[in-house]
Amino acid sequence: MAEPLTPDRVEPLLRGRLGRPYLWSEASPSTQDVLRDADLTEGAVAVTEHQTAGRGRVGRRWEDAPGTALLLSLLLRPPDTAGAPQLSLVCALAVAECVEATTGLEARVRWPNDVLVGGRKVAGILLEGHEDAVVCGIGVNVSQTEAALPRDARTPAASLRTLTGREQDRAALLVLLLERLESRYDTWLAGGLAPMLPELDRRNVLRGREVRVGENTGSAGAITERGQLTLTHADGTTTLVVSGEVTEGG
Ligand code: BT5
Repeated sequence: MAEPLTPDRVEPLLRGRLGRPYLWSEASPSTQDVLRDADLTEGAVAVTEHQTAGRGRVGRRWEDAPGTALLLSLLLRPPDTAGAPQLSLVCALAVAECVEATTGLEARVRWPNDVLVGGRKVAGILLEGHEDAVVCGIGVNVSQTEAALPRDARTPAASLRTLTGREQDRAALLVLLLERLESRYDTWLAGGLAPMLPELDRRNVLRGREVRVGENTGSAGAITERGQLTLTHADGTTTLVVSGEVTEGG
């Protein structure tokens, strides 16, 4: 197993306000549940080496092999939780930026919560709300070998190691991710998604593809400043989709 992300390794590297307090465990059912304590302040981060009940959206599972992934949850307390679902895209951009900086490979975002490289899913994001808090769960596949990745995933999975053939330093990646998350969260607090739309557009893997989201089918277009996905139907009309499961191929 790679060196664990213990506080003595990670805390000295932290530069910003995210990651304080830093709550690490060797194993946990889900890092999402570590942050339920109402007294925790914004910026609290829970990290574990292994989740025994890691979760994705709508009751799905998030798999890991112990000591090979980044498994973290970040507690945010935005002043207005109405726009909180947009934080999924804010986190996805931060993850994509880190993955790209670390691997040199283009990382793209699949609305609303996946990060893909070459069509393979390297990271997923799960937002959960508790009263005035938003818990942003982020799973990044880092050092898994091909055999350690889930085989039956909805989208083929990859890790930074399977993509590059190199081991990555998880502590450095975690610290970089927290820095990028902080910078983008601050941008979002000041001006919403608008300043990030050009980058979202560039990284939007669905753009131009035929997709189905719930009842709606159409050609996926831009992501709006409210975080919606634009769908253009066969008759030329458009729908702005707020949330939902995307199936490609219509
Ligand atoms: C997600 O859900 O992609 C959100 C994943 C969030 C995980 C983090 S880890 C830290 C925090 N604590 C938690 O308990 N969760 C968060 P969704 O879009 O529903 O994708 C789930 C689907 O991705 C599964 O049904 C599988 O098909 C696939 N999958 C599972 N594990 C995977 C992995 N390690 N890599 C790629 N795909 C995976």
